[in-house]
Amino acid sequence: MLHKSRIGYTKADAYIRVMASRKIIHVDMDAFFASVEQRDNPDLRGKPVAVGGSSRRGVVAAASYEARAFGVKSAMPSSRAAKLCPDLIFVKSRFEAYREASAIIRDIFARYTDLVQPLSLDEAYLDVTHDTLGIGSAVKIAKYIRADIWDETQLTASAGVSYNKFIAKLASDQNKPNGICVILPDQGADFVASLPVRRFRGVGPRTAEKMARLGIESGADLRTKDEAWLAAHFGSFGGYLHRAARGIDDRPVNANRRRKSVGGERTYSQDKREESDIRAALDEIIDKVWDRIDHNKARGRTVVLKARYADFTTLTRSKSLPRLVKDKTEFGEIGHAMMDQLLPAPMGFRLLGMTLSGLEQDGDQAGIEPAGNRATAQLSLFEE
Ligand code: DCP
Ligand code: MG
Repeated sequence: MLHKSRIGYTKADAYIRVMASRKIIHVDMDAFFASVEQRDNPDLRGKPVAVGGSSRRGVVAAASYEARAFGVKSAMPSSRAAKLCPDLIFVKSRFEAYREASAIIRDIFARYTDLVQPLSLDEAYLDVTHDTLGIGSAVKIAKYIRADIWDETQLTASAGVSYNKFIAKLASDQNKPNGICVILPDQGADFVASLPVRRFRGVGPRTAEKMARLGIESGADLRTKDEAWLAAHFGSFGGYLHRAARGIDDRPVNANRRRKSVGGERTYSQDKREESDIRAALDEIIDKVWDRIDHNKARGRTVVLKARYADFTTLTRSKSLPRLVKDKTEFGEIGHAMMDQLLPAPMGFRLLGMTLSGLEQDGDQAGIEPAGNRATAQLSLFEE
């Protein structure tokens, strides 16, 4: 146990008294697409399975835990996955089945609270501070939800139970698959201190590298830095890092958010293979989408890159900043950085797209979303 007085956490202490009375659950399905495939085809159970790339030239969208033991993971070229795991079984994705399972888990969440914020097909935050069913504790509610999910979908989910979204999400990952992790208010700061910084939302490989150069590997290292130092090195990201290192996150669970996103995509008559062509194509999309964003006065903190390969395997990459995306330059840089993760591509791209979303992902923070933000449907900017 750390001596708080030595580090001087008066603000954090006050926070624990005032804000830490909330009860937040983060639920995330285990190896979601791959688990649905294993459920629906008993031959796949207990075996290494990759969903997505049906051909040897494809790309992995989701990997079963048996496959992950060999190092197989999302966005990896199927050829590399097959080398890592010679017995890997490739299956095509079936979005209808994933959507159906997703609808069932959302129904289950709604039984326990009205305050549900879905983040994607397979995960959501729930605010169960008000125990409307009189169940007795948030931990019990999380257990019931995991049991309901198993009974009604024959799929497993992991859950994190804590006093804010930041920690609940970290916690749901802690005992995956099929696990639960409870972090109480007085454990939050120590839990965060024990984690590598790359587990923090918004800290991607590049930021993690920069932190490593500055001697920051863990949450504990981060906690030794004051706000001014963090602002000097990480700009406006610094404030978030300062709070995160102390386990502080006041964002509410936003139920019934309208989708607010602006984006565009383009299908190419000839697949884009060369990196220079891919980069130029992405720049064109960035220009057009940003024009649209400007026109709509849209703001957001989540940038999504969509890429469809020649074999129709479609991947999305998304990055959420702890604040709004500033300008086109930043929007473009994030898009290209996400593209870095997909290159070299095992085959050409037939479609590329970019989206800026405001509240759609784990996005909003009270007070920083401009009033003029208008909900806009995903627009197709290009037609061929
Ligand atoms: N997915 C995707 N493209 C990505 C990442 C994920 O299409 N770049 C899909 C496949 C996953 C599903 O979304 O099955 C859920 O994503 P998660 O990140 O929650 O990953 P999993 O559920 O597969 O595994 P985990 O047990 O780590 O949550
Ligand atoms: Mg998942």
